[in-house]
Amino acid sequence: MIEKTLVLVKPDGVVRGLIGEIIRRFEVAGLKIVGMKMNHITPDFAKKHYFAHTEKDFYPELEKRITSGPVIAMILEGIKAIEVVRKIVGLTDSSKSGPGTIRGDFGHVNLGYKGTKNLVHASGNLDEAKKEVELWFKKEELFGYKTLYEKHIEED
Ligand code: IDP
Ligand code: MG
Repeated sequence: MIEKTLVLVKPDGVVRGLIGEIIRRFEVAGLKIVGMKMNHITPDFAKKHYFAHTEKDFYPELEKRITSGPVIAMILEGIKAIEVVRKIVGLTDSSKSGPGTIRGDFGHVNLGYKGTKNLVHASGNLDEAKKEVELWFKKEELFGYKTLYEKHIEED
C-alpha cells in the first residue's frame, strides 16, 4: 500500500548541519519526496502537532525544543512508507536506537537533554500520518511525479 508520511528534521538536526544527511537516508531508501519546506513553528502549532503529548511531564521541554528554531518538514511517499520511515529513524530513545538508524548514529551527543533532542520526527501510524500531512501541508504544496525507478518498473 502506498502511503504518505510526515518527517521533520527538528531544530537540533538543523543546527547540527544534518539536513542533507537525514534527507539522503530517505532518498537512497527509495522514498519519494512529494512536499518539502522550512518552518519556524509557534507554541500553538506545536500543541496541535503534539496534541497527544501536551499533558506529559516532558511536554514543556519538547515544546521549547521544537519551537527553538526552524524545522525542515517533508512528506515522503512510498510502499509502507510510515513503517519504513520509522525503521530508518530508529527508536524514540536515541541510546536504545541501533546503529544504522538516524537517531542511533547521530543522537548520542544529545543524550544530556533527556531524550527530547532526537533529531527527527516521523508519523507513528496511519492515523497520525493522515492528520499530520493535513496539518503541515496544503493540497497545492504536494506534488505528484514519477521517479526514475517507477518509470523503469513501468517499462519492464
Ligand atoms: P517519537 O518521536 O519516536 O514518535 P513520541 O513518543 O511520539 O516519540 O514522543 C514525541 C517526542 O517527544 C519524541 O520524539 C521526543 O523528542 C520527546 N519525548 C518522548 N518521550 C520522552 C521522554 O520520556 N523524555 C523526553 N522527551 C521525550
Ligand atoms: Mg510519535
